[in-house]
Amino acid sequence: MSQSHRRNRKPGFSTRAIHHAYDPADQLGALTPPIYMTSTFAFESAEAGAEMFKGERPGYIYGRTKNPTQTILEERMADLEEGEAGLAVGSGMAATSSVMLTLLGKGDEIVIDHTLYGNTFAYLTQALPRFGITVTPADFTRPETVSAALSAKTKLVFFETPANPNVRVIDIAAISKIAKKAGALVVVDNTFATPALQRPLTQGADMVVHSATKYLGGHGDIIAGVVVGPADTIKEVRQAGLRWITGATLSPFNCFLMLRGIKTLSLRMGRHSDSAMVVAKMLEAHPKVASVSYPGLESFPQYELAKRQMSGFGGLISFELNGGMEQGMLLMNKLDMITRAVSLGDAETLIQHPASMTHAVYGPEERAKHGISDSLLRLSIGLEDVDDILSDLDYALAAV
Ligand code: 4LM
Repeated sequence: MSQSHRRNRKPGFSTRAIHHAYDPADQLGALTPPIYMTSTFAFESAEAGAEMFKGERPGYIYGRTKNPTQTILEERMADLEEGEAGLAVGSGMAATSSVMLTLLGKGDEIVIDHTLYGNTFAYLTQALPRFGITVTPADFTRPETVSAALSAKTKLVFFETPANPNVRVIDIAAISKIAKKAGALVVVDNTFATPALQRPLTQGADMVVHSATKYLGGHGDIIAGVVVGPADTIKEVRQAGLRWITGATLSPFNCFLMLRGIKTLSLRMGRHSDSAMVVAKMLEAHPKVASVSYPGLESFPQYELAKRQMSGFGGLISFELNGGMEQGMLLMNKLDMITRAVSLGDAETLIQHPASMTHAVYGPEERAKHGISDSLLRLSIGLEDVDDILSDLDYALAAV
């Protein structure tokens, strides 16, 4: 769809999520983008192939680095995040690791927030140091601790907001300002908010990574990742990170499923956010609930920041019961429709116990230090009728 569509007005987010970077006229009128299920591409001539390898001629060479279905997805995601270029990869972990292993080397430093998805934390604190990279955790809710952690060798600053699992919110603009002064690039994991609710690149961040397994796919049927950032950096991540470091390509079929998911992203994020607000308020008022964290609650410590930084509060809630972990596990077992599963962002409401599941790779002391209590439960509010979510929780709470 052209940008000049109707009086030069830039189309809105939902319109771009449906149309950007695809014109049916280019594909025999096919309304939805075709799945180019091919691993390699024929060269018009030997010389043409050689020129493509040298980067002197555009075109497709081999599916590990580029495929036409993937290109539509990458251009669409870059547009929605308001970045220059995008890269689709095989998982959220592949997005983070492809970026880090491209941009960091022996002797470099990276400063990370305390609270991250468990395997991201393990990757950063256990894998990167093996390659001579220094990883320094800091409490990003207090930007002055980030300033103190930065050094002349800091190349990257990395955080999630809202963070997994306790939905802490980090001030993207404040951290970006501090990092920029020190010459470090800011990479934000935007999985929980998605570009429908928050666009970190417009607030000073340099790159965004996603587990597209979650809201972007939106239907719990793919494992996928996305990176968005400056065109030259994305080119580097594609040509080194994806091509010969991780090789973590996303299949054309999964690119198609993500394109399908993104068409309804804005609609779904609105519903997830509306329902989560209702559920968070119900939990907050419940006598058996000790604490609730949801960025949309006025009691949330960073409520004002969340309101300023996000256009909606998302579908993730974390909470603790009065009886601690034991009662929390019991509650999980008493639920009927709400499904006991890790992952998030699906149509189904999911519940999990971070200390024994998504964040089990943190040691107990690390969890305590990083604000992930053993009694914390994490709910990913789905798209069911909110009354059914409430009634399932109500029943299970009565039984604990
Ligand atoms: C989960 N999360 O929390 P892949 N970034 C964030 C995440 O939440 C995740 C990843 C990256 C969960 C998975 C089981 C903020 C994952 C990693 O799973 O590699 O697509 O994304 O329940």
